[in-house]
Amino acid sequence: MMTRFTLYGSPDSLPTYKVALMLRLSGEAFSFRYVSFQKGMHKTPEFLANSRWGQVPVLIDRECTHVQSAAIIEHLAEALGRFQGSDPATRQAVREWLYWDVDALFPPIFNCYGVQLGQRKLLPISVEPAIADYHRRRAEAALSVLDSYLVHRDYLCAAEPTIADICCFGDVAFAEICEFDLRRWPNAAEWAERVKSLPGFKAPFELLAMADAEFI
Ligand SMILES: N[C@@H](CCC(=O)N[C@@H](CS)C(=O)NCC(=O)O)C(=O)O
Repeated sequence: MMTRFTLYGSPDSLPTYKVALMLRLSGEAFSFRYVSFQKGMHKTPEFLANSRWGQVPVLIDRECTHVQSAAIIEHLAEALGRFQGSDPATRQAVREWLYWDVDALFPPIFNCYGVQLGQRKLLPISVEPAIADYHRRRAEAALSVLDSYLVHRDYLCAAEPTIADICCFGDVAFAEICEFDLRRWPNAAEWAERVKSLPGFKAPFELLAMADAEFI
């Protein structure tokens, strides 16, 4: 089936999951193309022609190429009219949360997941315990920020979910995979359950199964 959207990425990539979740929650079908880091596919001239920083995710929307998960998701929100926030003040708050996510929540959880992939021998890295511990403490601090903000709030920026929730949730889902027990952050845990109950929701490896991946 021809679809408007083609997503290049990896099931192990947090930002790839965020884009896939946005498409899924918006009810949009998409083709998924697996980019294998182990095979160096992200360094090939063909891939670099679409991805100026050699990173996933990349989204092709008809003829246009988009990179950087937050920018891709903002594009989708506008193009599809979904999860944008209903007024300028909400949209500004959404933008602030997107930058906070990229700045404070994503990096330590991404690093914790890298540590885990190294331990599982899926990445050729071995991280010093003190450094691994540093990433975990930074992730805990960011989860605490999220938790405090969500006291008395159902979603981050409005009464209904926005792309800020989708982006931050994408990282929190991987924090759970890294064995952070969300019960330590009960407001964030309840919020995560709310996101998980949205129509169309799928967890990371249900949404982008390796088995379904096709190569470029
Ligand atoms: N800020 C970027 C981060 C993308 C990113 O870190 N992608 C990783 C995989 S999760 C990647 O492609 N790494 C390969 C590389 O940088 O060489 C986004 O949100 O899209």
